[in-house]
Amino acid sequence: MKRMLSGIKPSGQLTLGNYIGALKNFVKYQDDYEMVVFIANLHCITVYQDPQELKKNLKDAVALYLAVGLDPEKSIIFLQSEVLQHAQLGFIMACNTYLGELNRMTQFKDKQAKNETNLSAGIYTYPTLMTADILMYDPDFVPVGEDQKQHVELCRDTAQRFNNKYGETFKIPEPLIPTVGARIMSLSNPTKKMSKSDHGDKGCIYLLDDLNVARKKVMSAVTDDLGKVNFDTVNQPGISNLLQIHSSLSHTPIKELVETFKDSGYGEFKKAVAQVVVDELTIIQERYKQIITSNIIEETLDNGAKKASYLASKKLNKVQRKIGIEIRKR
Ligand code: ATP
Ligand code: LTN
Repeated sequence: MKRMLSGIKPSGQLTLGNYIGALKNFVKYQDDYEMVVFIANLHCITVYQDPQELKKNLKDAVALYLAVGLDPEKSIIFLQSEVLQHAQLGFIMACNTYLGELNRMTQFKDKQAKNETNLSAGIYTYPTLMTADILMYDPDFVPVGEDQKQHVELCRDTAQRFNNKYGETFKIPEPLIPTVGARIMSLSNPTKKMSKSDHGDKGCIYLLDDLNVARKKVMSAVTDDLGKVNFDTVNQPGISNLLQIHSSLSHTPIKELVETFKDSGYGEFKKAVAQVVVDELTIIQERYKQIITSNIIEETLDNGAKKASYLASKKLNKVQRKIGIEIRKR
């Protein structure tokens, strides 16, 4: 069975963008692939996090993984920091990555361009830890949203270079970007990605939003004055975004939705989108409430860390032997 690996970085509450672009697909894949999914809590702290808030977000993220349908019997689910080999392989990968490559990463460049002060060294070396996260488990595919494609490509380059230098060690993974929903945009600014870091923004729907709040956010989504429901990301980014959201959640092709709503006003169309969103959130939130009060989270993380650590220690030993830092047989 082919293996798939992905991580999510809950530096805030998980959003509808995370769900459509990532989580929902993981659930679909777990029947046909061996899924390895983890909470990238080390990646979270590349930007300061309030410790209490971070703890809540991490726990909610695990609960939401389970609530959306990830099954710990089928998938390995774990917390990145509980598998110590990630940080160690991260350092080794940093030693096999050039400064020039990191300088080209748009996620870092964007932060720098915004003149954010006190950018950490961790945010700069972020892609090298991500490279380690991936290569540790030899996945065939890495499903991510559009924004992470560049990091997966860097991971492939690093793996290839490592294999050339030290002999075949890592499988070269393929990024897997969903065709619909890879980039859900902000409802208040549809030219910008819906992002969980935009606290208190009306443009971002959180999976744990009050249902009425979520409905209102959709109803007040920014559109245009063309007055026709059409899929045109350049001239009608707001309407196109709503079409993508509806299509991903209702599993209806965009073409069909355009046909259905071709004579509707924007108000009517938004109402339909809001209903689809609320229906999905209702199911997720009901399951979440049961999970968060049970001990399923503890059990899941214990088992996940055990399984992941077994694979990770085998891989790290192999890497360390290849590069010559191991001098004892273990
Ligand atoms: P931030 O919002 O702080 O920039 P993020 O949501 O991109 O962070 P993660 O939580 O690690 O960071 O993202 C998890 C996965 O969800 C990634 O594969 C990412 O590409 C995907 N994702 C995040 N936002 C969206 C979005 N708006 N549309 C589609 N996929 C998304
Ligand atoms: N950087 C990713 C989260 C992440 C990840 C990974 C995704 C960390 N390690 C390994 C895929 C594979 C993000 O910000 N979404």
